[in-house]
Amino acid sequence: MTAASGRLWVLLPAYNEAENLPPLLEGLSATLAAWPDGAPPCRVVVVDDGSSDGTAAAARSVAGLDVVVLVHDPNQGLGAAMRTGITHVLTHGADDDLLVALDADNTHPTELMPGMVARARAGADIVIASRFQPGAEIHGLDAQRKAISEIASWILRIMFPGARDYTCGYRCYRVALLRWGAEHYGPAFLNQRGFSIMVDILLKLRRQASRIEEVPLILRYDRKLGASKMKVMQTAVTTLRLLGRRFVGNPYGP
Ligand SMILES: Nc1nc2c(ncn2[C@@H]2O[C@H](COP(=O)(O)OP(=O)(O)OP(=O)(O)O)[C@@H](O)[C@H]2O)c(=O)[nH]1
Ligand SMILES: [Mg+2]
Repeated sequence: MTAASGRLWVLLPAYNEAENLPPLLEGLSATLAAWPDGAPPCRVVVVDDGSSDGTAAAARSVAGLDVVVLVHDPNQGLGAAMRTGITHVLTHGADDDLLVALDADNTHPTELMPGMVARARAGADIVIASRFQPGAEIHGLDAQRKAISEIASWILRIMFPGARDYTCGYRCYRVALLRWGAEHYGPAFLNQRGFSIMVDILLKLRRQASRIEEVPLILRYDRKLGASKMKVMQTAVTTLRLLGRRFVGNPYGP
């Protein structure tokens, strides 16, 4: 793929992120404007997952960006939002396009995108913004959440070698690889409704992805406005149950 070819799709699953989306989208505009050697054509896909705070309007509030808003009503969970967004990109995108997904709460700096895209263009199938690479920084996350992430990372690394950060949603994927996933697994590809989808996408794609690379994440939790909506215990239990099922070898199961 040459620097000029291929669209960049930016996927933002968003549940009550009206406060966080405008600064994030302004950051994205600035990142595109400063992109080394010129930005690729970029379309932003915001999946408003049944928000009640004006998230959809906030997604359209920043001028100069090509934004599509897809609305779930009612709320269906992060996994369902990712499925809607990825399905949209597979329908409208080309195989040499890239998809960068990130949280819509303005904790994932858009400045990392050019480096992630450059790695994908140099041959990586998936590029993960990782909290567990030298140079990663975590700003503003409490000690308990940090410890849970660290334990999850070690469990996953031991069970499934190949990546260090299986749970961070900030990733760049080749659209061709996502298409392989949709064709190979059928409706089971994106069948996790909640946060466990992040682990599951990697577990399913790593069979086909020969190069999974990681760049150090700068996590700006200090920039997030509003309280955390993630249910830590529920996510941990669902993810552990999923790992058990995947570990005994049923990648197609629910
Ligand atoms: N919590 C939650 N987030 C959702 C849902 N649907 C989509 N999202 C989005 O999924 C992304 C990740 O959710 P976050 O709540 O930031 O999850 P997290 O980063 O693990 O945890 P916190 O930042 O502490 O809340 C965000 O962009 C959310 O807006 C949902 O049903 N619940
Ligand atoms: Mg977050």
